[in-house]
Amino acid sequence: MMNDTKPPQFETQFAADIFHGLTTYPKTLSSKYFYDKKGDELFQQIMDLPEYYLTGKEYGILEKHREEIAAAFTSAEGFDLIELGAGDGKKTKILLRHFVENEFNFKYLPVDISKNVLDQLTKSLRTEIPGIEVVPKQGMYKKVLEDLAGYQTRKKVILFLGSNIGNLSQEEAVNFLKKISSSMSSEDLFFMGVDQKKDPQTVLDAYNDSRGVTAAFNKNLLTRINRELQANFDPDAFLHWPVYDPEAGTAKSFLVSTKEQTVQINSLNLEVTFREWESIHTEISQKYDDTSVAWLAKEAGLEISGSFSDEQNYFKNYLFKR
Ligand code: AVJ
Repeated sequence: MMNDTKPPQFETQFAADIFHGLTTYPKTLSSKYFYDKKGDELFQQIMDLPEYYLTGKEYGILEKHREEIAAAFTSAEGFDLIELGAGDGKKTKILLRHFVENEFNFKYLPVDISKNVLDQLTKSLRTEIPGIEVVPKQGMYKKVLEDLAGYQTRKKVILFLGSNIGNLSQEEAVNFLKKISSSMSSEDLFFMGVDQKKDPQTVLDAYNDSRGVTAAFNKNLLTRINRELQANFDPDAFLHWPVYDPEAGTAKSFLVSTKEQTVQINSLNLEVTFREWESIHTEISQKYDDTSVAWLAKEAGLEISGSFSDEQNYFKNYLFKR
């Protein structure tokens, strides 16, 4: 039988996701698409902003507690250190340097979606930390985790830093942690950095910096759609609008249309109309506390076996076992 309501066929997952996000109500786009070349650069700048405390706090925690962390990671037969979303590795290098200096028997397996980022990281490690054994893996976390489930030569330590878990909804976070858990054996560890609930103004400022870098980061998604899907968004016709709900611990970012407007997305054969002040939800950055992290862990079949935080409890790194 012929089907004349056949859904449009999309070239890429990106195209399909953008189509669906802009044809549902309320409109939504996924923050995972922030990270094109320009987005990577803007995120690097965000990490150096005075308002964006997350990176500095986690850096301080790893530096201060590196001995204790190292003691938890190591084992008689050594260990494999797998980092999901390794990025520039600036924070991880604190640990890696410590491991090499103390002649630990370990291998570093950075995983990232970006080949470019991985090449740069591998190159910088070979010069900055000579002697380190690096095995880069390009791909999506999900796929790599599935592959890793079968990869077991000795103790595995999985790193997930930077509060990247915050971009996931509660349900997605549980599913993600379940995946992690099912790729772990009883001697393996999972080490995750999690931004904590705090003064709502401090959280809001982190996503609303005075120099407008975060606004540019959010709006860059529209520029990416313009380039990759032949669209004509005017980024200046949208406001960057972050909010923080202290009850849920959820920072959300929106792009808000400042006027009634129509946008053509040629590659999708789509015309999108915006009412004046209509929003596009682009990101969540969930904040947690010990209770909500314990709940997540329990749902995923993990157990918290330790944690490290800064003096203000702005940020916390948790160690989990199965
Ligand atoms: C990389 C997901 C941890 O949510 O804090 C920074 C991304 N977005 N500023 C975060 C981000 C806006 C960041 N994570």
